[in-house]
Amino acid sequence: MNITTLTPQFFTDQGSKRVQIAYGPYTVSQMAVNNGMSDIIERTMQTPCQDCVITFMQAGLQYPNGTYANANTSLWLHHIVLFNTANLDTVCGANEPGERFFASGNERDPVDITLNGTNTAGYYLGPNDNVGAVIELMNQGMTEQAAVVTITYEYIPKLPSQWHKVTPIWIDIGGCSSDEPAKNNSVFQYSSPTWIANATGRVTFTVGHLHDGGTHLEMYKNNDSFCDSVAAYGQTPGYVDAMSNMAMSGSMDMHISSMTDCTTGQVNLGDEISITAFYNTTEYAPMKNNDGSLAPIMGIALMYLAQGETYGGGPTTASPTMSGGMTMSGGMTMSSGMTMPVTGTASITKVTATGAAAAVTPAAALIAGAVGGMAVVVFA
Ligand SMILES: [Cu+2]
Repeated sequence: MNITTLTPQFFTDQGSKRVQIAYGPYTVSQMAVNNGMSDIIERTMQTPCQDCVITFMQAGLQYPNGTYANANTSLWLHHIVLFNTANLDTVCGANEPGERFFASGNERDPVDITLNGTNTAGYYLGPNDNVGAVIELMNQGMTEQAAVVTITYEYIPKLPSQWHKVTPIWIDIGGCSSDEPAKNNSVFQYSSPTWIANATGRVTFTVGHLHDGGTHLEMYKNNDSFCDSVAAYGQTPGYVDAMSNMAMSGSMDMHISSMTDCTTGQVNLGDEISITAFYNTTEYAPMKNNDGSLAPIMGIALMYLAQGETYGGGPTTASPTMSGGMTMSGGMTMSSGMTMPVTGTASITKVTATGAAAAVTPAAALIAGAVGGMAVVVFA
């Protein structure tokens, strides 16, 4: 049995449910193999529900017997990303296998879209939507280990009237890839390309992701900071290396154990959204590969926009033409001056003159043709 029933926390009047699904077990090869990294691609993940609204998600890592796995047991949930292949990713379009709607690094921060039950918004999963996953697990031990990835979901088994779907917005210092080179013993920062908003909504929740060495992640709208997600290190024993690892590295290493959330903001059409990831590898040691070289770093903000909650709570004013796109001119890894047309997702609605909402269908073939030749999906 890989589904555990839990007690829902919010919106029980709407019939909410809470479950934990266990995925795997996966075999994670020992540290001498590929720097201990094992990559898994799941084309179809078991979902908690269909035609439903997901209000909360949190990843975890454990051994097949249910015991907790973390850095102190030499096993990392390096990352997991869930994507919905029924929708295009709003920021990166067909460069991604689907709409990226959940991500977690080893810090395993909860994604609480309803913010303790104060937002009537969530991620809508359609009746026939398919969810895939990219998973990377890391083993810093000398022997192979088996691990189970868990995701706790809270959901409402329908789309309640008056509720709003959220559009997930993934902003990345790598543009539409995710890895950047680290630097030793220094203070440095990376900024993302600017995303010209082609989706609108009130920000219900934003979760940040950095690698060890990171101190904070700032988000900017039209050059003004509106969110600062701050990293905390070693808050629980799981995030402090065990004695065996200490002996090897010669120091007491601590790892990122949480990032603060941002729960306010508004994105309107044409807004210029970007992030900057701040690192200080003098203060916090960065991760190293087996040969002593530095592992790549990341800076990501995943923001959830409640559709239809714009301009003081009036009806949605999403683009009738969906003409926005991500300008990659500031990108670290993309060729300069490249513009990626993005035509929005199936879940974005537009409002006609009479105020009735109509679904916009993504023109997947068009987009695939327009952005051919770019990297598909890179997470680490
Ligand atoms: Cu990462």
